[in-house]
Amino acid sequence: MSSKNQTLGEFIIENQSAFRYTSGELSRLLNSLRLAAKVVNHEVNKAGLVDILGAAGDVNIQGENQQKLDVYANEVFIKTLTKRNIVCGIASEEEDDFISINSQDENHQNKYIVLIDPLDGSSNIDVNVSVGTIFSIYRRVTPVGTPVTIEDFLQKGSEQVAAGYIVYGTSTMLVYTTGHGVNGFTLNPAIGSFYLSHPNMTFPETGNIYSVNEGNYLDFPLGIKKYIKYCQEEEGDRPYTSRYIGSLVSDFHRNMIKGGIYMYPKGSRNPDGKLRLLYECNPMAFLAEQAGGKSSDGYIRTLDVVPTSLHQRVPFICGSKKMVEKAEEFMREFGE
Ligand code: AHM
Ligand code: MG
Repeated sequence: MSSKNQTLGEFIIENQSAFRYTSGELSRLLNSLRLAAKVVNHEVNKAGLVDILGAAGDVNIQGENQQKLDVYANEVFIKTLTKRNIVCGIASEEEDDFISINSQDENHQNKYIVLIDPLDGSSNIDVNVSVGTIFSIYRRVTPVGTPVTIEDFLQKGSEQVAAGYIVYGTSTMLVYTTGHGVNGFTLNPAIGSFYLSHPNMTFPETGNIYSVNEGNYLDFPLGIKKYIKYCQEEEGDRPYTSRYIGSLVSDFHRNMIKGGIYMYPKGSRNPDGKLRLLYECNPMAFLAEQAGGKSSDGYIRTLDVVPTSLHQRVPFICGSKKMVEKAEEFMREFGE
């Protein structure tokens, strides 16, 4: 029975039997992410003190090197997952290539790989605006006990076993799905535990918020330009209101709670869109669908896109079902 007193750790164990594969391995993996999230949260919350504690590149009072937060977050997540021997491979926005773990060890039986954007929206850190971590989990497709290959990482989003994000906002939340709905947990910083604060999160079927970087308007496909004009028209429940933080996790989180649509279309500056399919769009698309929302590139369901490279970019339209359907209608009618 889920209740608001339930911690994330308890929830993971209690819901273990609902996972597609029930060996406890996924529970351990989720618990490692939970731990790393707390470590990164601690550091993110100190970000404003960087001038006092020492800027990036300096050595702090304990003799430790100060690092940029995105580099730091990358290290924390990778070290946590590697040292606890919990996955067989990791790919990160911060790493050119994937990392194979214990690839020489035949006894290494780990089945899962993780794709991660350790600190998304990092341009917001210096100005005290929310940032996030995004993660995506798959079962490997190559045999257990052998080194992972690129094939393990280039799986369609529909194959995800779990996905989630951590939003370092006014409070810190971890939101995730294992394919049985979406649940959100808020960190109580005094105790250091995440508590179930948002059970069964769902996107309102429609909403009145559109989130897009309108500075790129002239560069957008005609379908998106027309859809933005539709959002601004005075008719029925419109005009909609525009909200754009520039931090995917925060924009998504707000839209899921209030009802809205997030768009990062392609343009001449970003011919394939800006956001990365494997560790930004797919996990968000999985969460969106699990929460009753929708996600596509304007034509194709995000989770059906066949990945061709680790850092591939795709156009991304994601949010309340009816709003995404309307934007797709405009793309079909007016296209590029
Ligand atoms: P990043 O991975 O370099 O942080 O970029 C991803 C971020 C998203 O969080 C955000 O929605 C988008 O980039 C904002 O881009 P822009 O500043 O072009 O609007
Ligand atoms: Mg990113």
